[in-house]
Amino acid sequence: MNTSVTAAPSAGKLDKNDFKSAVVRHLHCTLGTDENKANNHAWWKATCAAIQEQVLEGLRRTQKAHYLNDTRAVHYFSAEFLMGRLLSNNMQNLGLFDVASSALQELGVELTDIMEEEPDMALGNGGLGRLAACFIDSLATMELPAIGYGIHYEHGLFRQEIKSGAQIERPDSWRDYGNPWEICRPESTQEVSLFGYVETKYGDKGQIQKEWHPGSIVKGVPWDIPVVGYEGKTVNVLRLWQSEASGYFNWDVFNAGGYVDAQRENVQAETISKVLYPNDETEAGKELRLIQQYFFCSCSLKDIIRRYKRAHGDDWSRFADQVVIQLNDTHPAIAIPELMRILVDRAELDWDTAWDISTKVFAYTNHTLLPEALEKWPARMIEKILPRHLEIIYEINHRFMAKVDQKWPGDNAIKAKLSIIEEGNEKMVRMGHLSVIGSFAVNGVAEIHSRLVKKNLFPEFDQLWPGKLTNVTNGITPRRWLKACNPALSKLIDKKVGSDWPRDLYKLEGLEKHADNKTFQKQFMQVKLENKKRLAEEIKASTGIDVDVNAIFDVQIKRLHEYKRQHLNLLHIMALYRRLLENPDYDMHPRVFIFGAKAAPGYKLAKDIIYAINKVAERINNDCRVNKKLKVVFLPNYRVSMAEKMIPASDVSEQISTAGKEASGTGNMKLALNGAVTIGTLDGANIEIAEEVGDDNIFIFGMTVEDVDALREKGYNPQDYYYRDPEIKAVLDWLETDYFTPGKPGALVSIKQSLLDQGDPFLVLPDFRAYSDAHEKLDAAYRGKTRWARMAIINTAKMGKFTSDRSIQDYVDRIWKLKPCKVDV
Ligand code: BZD
Repeated sequence: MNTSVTAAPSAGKLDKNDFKSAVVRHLHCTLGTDENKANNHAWWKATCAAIQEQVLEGLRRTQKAHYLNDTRAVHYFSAEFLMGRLLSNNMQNLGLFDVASSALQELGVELTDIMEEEPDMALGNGGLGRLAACFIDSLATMELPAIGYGIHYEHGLFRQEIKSGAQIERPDSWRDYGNPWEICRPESTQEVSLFGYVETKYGDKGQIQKEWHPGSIVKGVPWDIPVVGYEGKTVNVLRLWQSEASGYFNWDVFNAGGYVDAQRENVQAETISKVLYPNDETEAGKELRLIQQYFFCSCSLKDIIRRYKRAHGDDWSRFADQVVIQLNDTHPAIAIPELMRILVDRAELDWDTAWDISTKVFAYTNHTLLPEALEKWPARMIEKILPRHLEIIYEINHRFMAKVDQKWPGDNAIKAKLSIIEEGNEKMVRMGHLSVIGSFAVNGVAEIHSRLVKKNLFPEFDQLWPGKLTNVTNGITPRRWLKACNPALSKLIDKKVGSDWPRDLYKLEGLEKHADNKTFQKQFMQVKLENKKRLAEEIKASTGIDVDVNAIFDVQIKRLHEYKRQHLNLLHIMALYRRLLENPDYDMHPRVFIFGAKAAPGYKLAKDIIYAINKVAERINNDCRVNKKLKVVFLPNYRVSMAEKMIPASDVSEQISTAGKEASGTGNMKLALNGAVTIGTLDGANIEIAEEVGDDNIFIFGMTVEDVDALREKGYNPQDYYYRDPEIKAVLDWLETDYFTPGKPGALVSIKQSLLDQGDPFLVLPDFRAYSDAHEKLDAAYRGKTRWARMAIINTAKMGKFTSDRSIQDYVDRIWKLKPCKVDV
């Protein structure tokens, strides 16, 4: 049969008129409206549909090329993908932004307006989820065969409203009006078993066989989101699983009583992918979360195996040559016993063969050292939900303990420390241990973090398997985080270093030689000013606050957590306020402190800090004695699309975590790339940023990891700092009054209490003075206009290392061993 029908014109060849007709055709034929009736939402949808035609053509070509070449691929397992908006990104990557913009203009529509119609895909909490999104962008750009696997949450991270200063959580409904990018693939539905019991049987050779009789089965329906590489050649897929009731319910197991109960089970099946857990850096410990994790891992593994079998049948010997699975933290660690179950119980491989395959497939990325974030599941809970998996975990552990005994004969303390099972009142399964034992590579996300993973978190594992624990420093995609979000700066950069930099970010080094050029400095700072004007309008529109665009825009944007120390920033703002009240001539350049942060709904102190920021802001912004020099803004509902507006407009990047606590940070990279100067501690990737930009172009302050250890060793008493530093005392005492909360004295006292009575766990007070001094230096530097312009330019120029393409190349060379696959266009 001749199937050579004409496909859609390829993106590069599409001109303005083609694009205009595509958009109008979709208005008419997809949306059932026309040019006169269409509102911005309809224009947005029609534009997405026109772009999606190009995307799907690339997807088809890519899938064909990968199939024909039988490529080895990486499978990025992540409970979170924080994708943000896709229209602008897809247009940029297809090289269609300018075509689309002028086409729409001729249709009387402003592209930037309709882009605002797109809801963010906020299927993640913060850095970990956004990292996954940057990585799949780089994988497609670098023409690497890759699939992202995750959960198709009905509700992503909550929408934050601020009412009388306090955070209120509202449901995020990103798909209420449909998502133009996703494709449902019901033909690839998988079934996932849960609950039930394990039967022990004996095979014909007398060997023990296990059969899991599940109590219920749910369906996983895949939704594919195409991931367009820069310049549009490779289009990979992000496959997200949605849970549905399967109708299967094992009446014997549950011995339940009829139709109503069965319906209740169906409702439960659908709750699995209902909502993203909004906790970052705390372990949820909830049954539903474990079910979510298992659900998407099981669907994804079955999907991978189905694809493998299509090419290789039942020959498992090449599985590990074709498949590598990267575990984004321990959230997908249950995939390890799941693969073992499939290989041993289903494929009937012997344990050693199965383990050999499995440990060549998995690699694990650690994102945190915080004890409260390390996942542990009660063994009883796993037994109830996944009885066979608990047995397999015990078997993995049993064999591992024998290995430990060989290395440290008779050392029970080491055994207890390394065991996957934590003994105690309640037996717990340590998912970090399982991940290290079940993977061939383990990485931290910045040099210092990886060093601490080896030294403090898993030292014995490092001795057992030298070289297994390693570092891959995080990165960010420059396509979204400079080219798309900061078009004016991008064009200026193009003129100086050519237009290759989005693929080869080291090209930005070419800016260095212009750093002292007065004309270039002026142009660079003019772009910044225009970006600040746009952000000022946004601030006015969403908070009613007027800000001076000539003030320093000092920005702290990240999840709210004590270790990130937004309250250190706040105490410093209060100190500045006091200084201005005491001395109206206090010498400082006008400053606007801008925050964006969501607090986990159950994290009381984090919510108190948001409330305090808003209350202090209200008082300062309305105090005409100081508000020419000092303003404070809390922008509600911080998310990817808001970051894209704030980052290009920032002068100063606040990266002030307690040393040793922030694994890497990636906002630090995005801000520096856009010419913001960092004030930060020697923590996470700040250290590597400082190495790149040099000490003159960053404001480093505060304790190092060694200082922190030494202080704790000596015994830290916050009272010492309180009584020794009158300014610290004054601002902490201020929190107890009703100065910021008229009529409500004590409304902000929990912050003082945590710092003074509860031991200041993240050492805010010991770093306060150094932080304040660093700000004074920063203020002076800003006032030396050419000095600041030079610093800002150098920051952009030196960010080459932090492209996620470099991170991915590191993974490819040292862990995944992947080859690119060319896709013909
Ligand atoms: O991961 C973050 C770290 O805190 C950052 O330092 C690092 O840069 C990024 C990327 O490596 N961790 C998270 O974002 N973690 C979570 O969001 C999370 C989510 C659910 C449960 C636990 C943690």
